[in-house]
Amino acid sequence: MTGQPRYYLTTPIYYVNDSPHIGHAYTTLACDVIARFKRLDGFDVKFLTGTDEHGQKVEKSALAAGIAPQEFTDRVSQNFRDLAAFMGYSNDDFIRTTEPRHIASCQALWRKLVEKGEITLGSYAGWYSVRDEAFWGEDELTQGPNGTKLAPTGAPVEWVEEPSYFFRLSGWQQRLLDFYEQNPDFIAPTSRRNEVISFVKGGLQDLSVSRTSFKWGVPVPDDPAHIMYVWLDALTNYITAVGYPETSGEYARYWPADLHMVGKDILRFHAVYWPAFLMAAGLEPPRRVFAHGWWTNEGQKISKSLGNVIDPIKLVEHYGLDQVRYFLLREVPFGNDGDFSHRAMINRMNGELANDFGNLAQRSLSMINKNNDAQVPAPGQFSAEDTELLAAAAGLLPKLREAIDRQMFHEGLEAVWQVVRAANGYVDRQAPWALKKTDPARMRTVLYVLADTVRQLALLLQPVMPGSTARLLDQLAVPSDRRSFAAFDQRLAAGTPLPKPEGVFPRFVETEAGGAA
Ligand code: ME8
Repeated sequence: MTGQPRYYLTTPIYYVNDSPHIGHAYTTLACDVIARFKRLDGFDVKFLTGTDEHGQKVEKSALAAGIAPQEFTDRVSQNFRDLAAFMGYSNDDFIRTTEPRHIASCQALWRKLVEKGEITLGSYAGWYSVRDEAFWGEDELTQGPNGTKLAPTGAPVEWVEEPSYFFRLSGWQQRLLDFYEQNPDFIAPTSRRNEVISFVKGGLQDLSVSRTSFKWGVPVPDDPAHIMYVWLDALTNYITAVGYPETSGEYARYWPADLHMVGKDILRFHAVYWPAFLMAAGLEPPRRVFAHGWWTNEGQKISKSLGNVIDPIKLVEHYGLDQVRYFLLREVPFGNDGDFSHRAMINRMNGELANDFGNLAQRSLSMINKNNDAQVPAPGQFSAEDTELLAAAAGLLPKLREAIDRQMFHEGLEAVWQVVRAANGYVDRQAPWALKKTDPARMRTVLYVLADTVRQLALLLQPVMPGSTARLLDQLAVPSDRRSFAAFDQRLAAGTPLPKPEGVFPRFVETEAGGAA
């Protein structure tokens, strides 16, 4: 299938110092929806996620847990794999930075950078934050309690003075600016792009890329007293997974990546350091980096110390998987910060899923079941209103393609819901229940239009709500080979027997204790 278009997308690889929470689930969910959409749209997709297992932060957490780093990382990495399975993520690979394939890849990239004269030995004296795994300039720090200093992220910093290899980042300032200018879609959203550009315009200093004060990481080739800076190690995962240092095979097929999805906290690493490393090594930079916003919980920053971390597994057990998937991508314009609240979750679940879409599907299918011998009705001539509704549904596919390519999930879902609402208005106006006696042929046409509209909506919503839409498509007897977007235009065949319909979007009924009934 050489002619098939390809699409390679990645999540950040998550630190294994912590259990997965809603923020991690969110980033991977966004990628999962894109991956599923692209597969349905005929692309050869590679969707990568994984865990970032080296560095001082992970080493410290292992120490605190009283176990060896490798054993600790095995355990916590498994939690991220379990979450991926639980959330129904369709990732094609799960990379761990402690794997031999990755260590080989990091060392090969390092050698390439040395060979090109981009890495040289020096010594570092400056501020480092273990929590951020980042170096900070004196001018970026603020005063903390008891004479301590804090990074702009609020994390404590410590003074570090040690021999270190440096990457010649200062030499890349103009080439990065040129690259951003020539590739206006490289960083999104635009506000973030502007921040990165002004950061780079402010001047770039050479970057310390090795440490000698701890051991948990990838040894620098030919100088094992040095451990590679965890961000150089981590970013390299994106090319390891396509076979680097081998540049034929998967690398040739999938690199450059079409999309690195990240949170806004780690944009600088992906949009400044990473393209500089790659260009310096003579490799192509990725095509796009999207930095999404940050979730808070009922108005508060999510943090372990506040004890308000949202466990995605509990959330799903409470509200349902597809409901949570829908909510996370619908509630907040993608790219903005968002607040999680139970009230908002219930409103979306009951208002848009149960009432709007669930009712539309349920009442259309029940009327067919009752009034048309449980078979897809045979339509007559379409009226202007019929054609208008069917055309509105058909027009969603190009709209969603465009929204997905810009990572504007909320816009795509809003467009779908406009058609859902139009279809509900259509049912009310056409009143097929009243046509049963007066004009049964017209009733059959109306029910057909409704059934085929629901089919189109369900097909398009598969990436966001795979389980519920599969059940809906089963109830419409859409065969599995007609569920890709290539079959989007193939209308339901009149006379097809349909199974008994069952609601797929339950209402959330609150008990007095606040739980689900
Ligand atoms: O930064 N809201 O890993 P990490 C939204 N290992 N997204 C959130 C979030 C929140 N409250 N909290 C976390 C690292 N995230 C590095 C990455 S990549 C080569 C190395 C998500 O475990 C968001 O995607 O700290 C953020 O960028 C990521 O988790 C940080 O995960």
